[in-house]
Amino acid sequence: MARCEALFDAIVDGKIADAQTLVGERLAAGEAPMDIIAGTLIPAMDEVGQLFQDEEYFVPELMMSGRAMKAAMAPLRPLLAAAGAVPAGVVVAGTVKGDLHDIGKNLVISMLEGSGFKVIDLGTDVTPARFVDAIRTHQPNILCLSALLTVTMLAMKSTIEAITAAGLRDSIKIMVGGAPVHEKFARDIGADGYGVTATDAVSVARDLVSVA
Ligand code: B12
Repeated sequence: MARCEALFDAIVDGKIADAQTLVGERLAAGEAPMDIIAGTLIPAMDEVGQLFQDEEYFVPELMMSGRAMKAAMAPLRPLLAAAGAVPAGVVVAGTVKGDLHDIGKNLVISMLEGSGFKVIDLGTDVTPARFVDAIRTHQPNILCLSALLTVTMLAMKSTIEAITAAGLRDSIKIMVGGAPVHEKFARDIGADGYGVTATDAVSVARDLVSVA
């Protein structure tokens, strides 16, 4: 699983068109979608995260890299779905009500998809009622809630309450995450799983559906 340097750089530099073209070239050269994701795309986003942490990158760079990652994932998604005849599990994901941050959620989704989960992305500012509707419609194994604001963390609690009130709580596992979320909070609101990073999201999701 060799890293494609040009694709790596396209993601890190936020070059959307290049990212999509280079993914097409890797596919045409016979590279497996999962190898492209694990070998190049995820390491590139790790690098972006590091640059951000080191204050070499700021919000605009972060957003451009996030968009390049999204563009790179677009041709891979249908192939992943077709390759994994039986997905590891179905996940409904969204950023909770009042919160518009989606870079981290999108990374979590890319990682889950790269690991064989089918993910339905409800986007940002998702109300508890929309989560409830999506559970009824898609019957996921896992609900993945993201929040980046201290105030919107509380919407995780009201989302879980709405799911319980709708009689759906026993039918799914719920995992929560995002910068202000911590383990005690996750436990207190009755979530089944919690993770710090997008990589954690995969191991937590696998544990929740008991995939070895
Ligand atoms: C980018 C950004 C924005 C962008 C968002 C763009 C977008 N499309 O997402 C914009 C400019 C729109 C924005 C707006 C605002 N923002 Co803002 N934003 C940020 C910033 C700089 C980076 C967030 C980010 O993308 N990080 C990178 C990603 C990769 O990390 P991440 O999101 O944490 O996700 C990782 C993990 O948390 C985890 N994860 C995430 N979700 C989940 C879910 C599960 C289940 C699991 C397991 C893991 C997991 O995995 C990810 C990858 O490892 C942070 C500061 C910071 N240093 O974090 C402030 C920050 C989050 N924002 C903040 C604020 C206050 C705001 C505004 C209110 C500002 C304003 N006054 O208007 C608005 C709110 C808008 C709204 N209603 O949501 C504050 C929040 C303070 C707080 N604790 O409440 C922060 C911390 C800045 C600060 N220091 O004050 N913001």
